[in-house]
Amino acid sequence: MIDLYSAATPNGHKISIALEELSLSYNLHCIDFSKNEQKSPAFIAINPNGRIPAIVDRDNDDFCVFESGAILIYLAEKTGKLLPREPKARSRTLQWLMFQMAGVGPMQGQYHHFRHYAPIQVEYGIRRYHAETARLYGVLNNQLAKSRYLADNSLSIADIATWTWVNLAERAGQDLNQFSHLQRWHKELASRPAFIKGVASPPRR
Ligand SMILES: N[C@@H](CCC(=O)N[C@@H](CS)C(=O)NCC(=O)O)C(=O)O
Repeated sequence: MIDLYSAATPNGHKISIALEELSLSYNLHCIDFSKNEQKSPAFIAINPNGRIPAIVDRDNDDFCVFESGAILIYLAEKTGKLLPREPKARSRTLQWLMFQMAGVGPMQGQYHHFRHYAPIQVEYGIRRYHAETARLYGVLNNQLAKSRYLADNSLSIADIATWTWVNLAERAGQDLNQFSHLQRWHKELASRPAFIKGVASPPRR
């Protein structure tokens, strides 16, 4: 059994979707940001960075994993699914996973912050992160013009990591009609039972 510490955010939903895709049983512990539970000593013992998501694998000596990309790799390696073994295919999957972790997530996350949460509207920040998110969506779109999924033609942890962010495209001021291949991919994954269940675990308010 896996304990998942999460909230209704794109980084949190990556892990619930992966657990559903992998048919792994898990207990969901919702972390309440309004109570700053992610900074409690009990949670810091699991994730020293004080952020969700994090997991504890009860079937592996209570092993703790933080950082959504590292959790996805851990779960893929635990099950032998969603991350190819063949070195080149594995590298391609990790390249797109890192592209999400270092690019799409942080840039779109900054846009969300400047546009929706900042106490003052800083035009420069809003424009910069909007443009950078659009540029990264263009890179994804070009890749998806060539292959069904991000890394080759089978679903991987790179698709799961990226989908939860693209799923919030509208909130990021992006129009998926401008990115037809990305839109095709987003729609296909949105209809998978594991994505439907995972993105509602916990549900967005
Ligand atoms: N790079 C980290 C980012 C984690 C992250 O930023 N989590 C946010 C929610 S999506 C969070 O816990 N925010 C609460 C806080 O910063 O206190 C990952 O991918 O796991």
